[in-house]
Amino acid sequence: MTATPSSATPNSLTAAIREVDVRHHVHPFSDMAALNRAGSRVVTGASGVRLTDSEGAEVIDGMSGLWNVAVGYGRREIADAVAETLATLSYTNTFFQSTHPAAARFAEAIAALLPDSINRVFFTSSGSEANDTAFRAARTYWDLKGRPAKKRFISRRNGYHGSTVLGASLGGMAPMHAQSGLPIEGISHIDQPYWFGEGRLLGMTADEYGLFAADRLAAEIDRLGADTVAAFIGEPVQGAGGVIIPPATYWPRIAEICAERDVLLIADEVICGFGRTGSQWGFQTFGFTPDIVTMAKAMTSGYIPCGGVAFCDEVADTLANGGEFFHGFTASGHPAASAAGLANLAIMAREKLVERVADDIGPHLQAAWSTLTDHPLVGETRMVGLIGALEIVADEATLERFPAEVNAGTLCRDLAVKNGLIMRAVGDTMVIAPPFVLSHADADLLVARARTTLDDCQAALRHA
Ligand code: PXG
Repeated sequence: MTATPSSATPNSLTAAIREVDVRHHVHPFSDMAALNRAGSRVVTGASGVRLTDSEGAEVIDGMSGLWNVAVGYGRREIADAVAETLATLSYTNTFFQSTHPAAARFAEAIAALLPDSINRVFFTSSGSEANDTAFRAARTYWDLKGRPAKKRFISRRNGYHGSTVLGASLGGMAPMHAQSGLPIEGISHIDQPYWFGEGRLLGMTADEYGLFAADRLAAEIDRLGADTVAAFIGEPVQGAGGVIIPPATYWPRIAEICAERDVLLIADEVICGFGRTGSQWGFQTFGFTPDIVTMAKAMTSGYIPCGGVAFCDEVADTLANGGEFFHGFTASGHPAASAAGLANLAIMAREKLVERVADDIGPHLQAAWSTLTDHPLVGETRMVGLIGALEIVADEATLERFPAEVNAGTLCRDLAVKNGLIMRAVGDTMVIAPPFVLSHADADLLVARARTTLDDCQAALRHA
């Protein structure tokens, strides 16, 4: 973008950037041929909860970037902390008996947010790397405990744990598996606790389905033999899978099953961590304590890439006393990421943003969002903290879906952008996860734009 002359008019900027983008830039999770035909939206600035594009259009970012920009865009305080750190110590590694102030303090700050039993943090640069670290640490833990047969992992269908070979394998996304011969060996997937999409169709109440879905874990561990299972990993709320908020009965039962069978419980807090569900961690909202916690995203609110893994004392002590753990990344504990994270957590604490999600903007948006239930296209709305979804249905009475080829979700997403709102479509589930600094007025505007979008979507579907 910097190569574009500053005198360019918005339209020539758009054209110039699109042209080089098409020629040289391979985008993640994109149908490149379709993207190149349509051309990308060129985002040029962001402030608070809004993004601006090269055409001057302003949209409310209902997705906090990719679920990560918790404190909102354009925080000078974070930019200054990063700049100062880079000027003082642009890089040092945290291998080979060295550390630096920002990484040590950032680990301390994260440990202070975790339960008493979890005190140590390993740094990565992404959620995928965090899950890779957790996987290798869990296997190494069982080796050190003299139980090397405990190698298997269990996760859920439609769970998301990243896009590396391991992340995609742990994840339960069938299209990702199909593309590169995944999952790798030693991973099995159980069904998800998706009441609207699955449990409801079995005629169960949500709470009954929560226990039923959790008991699938017991059955799978018993089928494999607990002596072969290292860990179960799950997102407290599945984000990329469509904001699947589990019934209240689900997680306590999962924790019980893992404890009874000596299986490590890993909470993938990449989306839920740092306040998204109204508690510091998703596991606190859903009533369980994991052995290992993976994190990223809101850890730095996306200002600098960062991820991490926190280990309970039993796992951390075993690893610490087990000789060298042959694992680490060049950027583990990078000074800039640590400085961004510290400044980000300082803002969250000072502005009481997690409390705000729990007691103020969370309940406000939840109430406004739930009013969309009366729209003929909406089969269900749900939200916890500031992470929510609505289900688009063809028939409000029977809750029947549109045929897949209608692509109602994609249509709705594209119309939303025209109406000044970014929402994510996961199939026909529309998802939002706005920044924690969303004002009441902007929450109301977000919901008003969602309603207009649903109206537009309904009109378009009628003419389809
Ligand atoms: N775990 C969870 C729960 C995630 O949501 C990852 C791990 C991987 O993190 P990295 O930093 O390696 O991307 C994620 C990432 C989407 C979307 O469209 C979601 C994610 C990433 C990209 C897109 O919903 N989640």
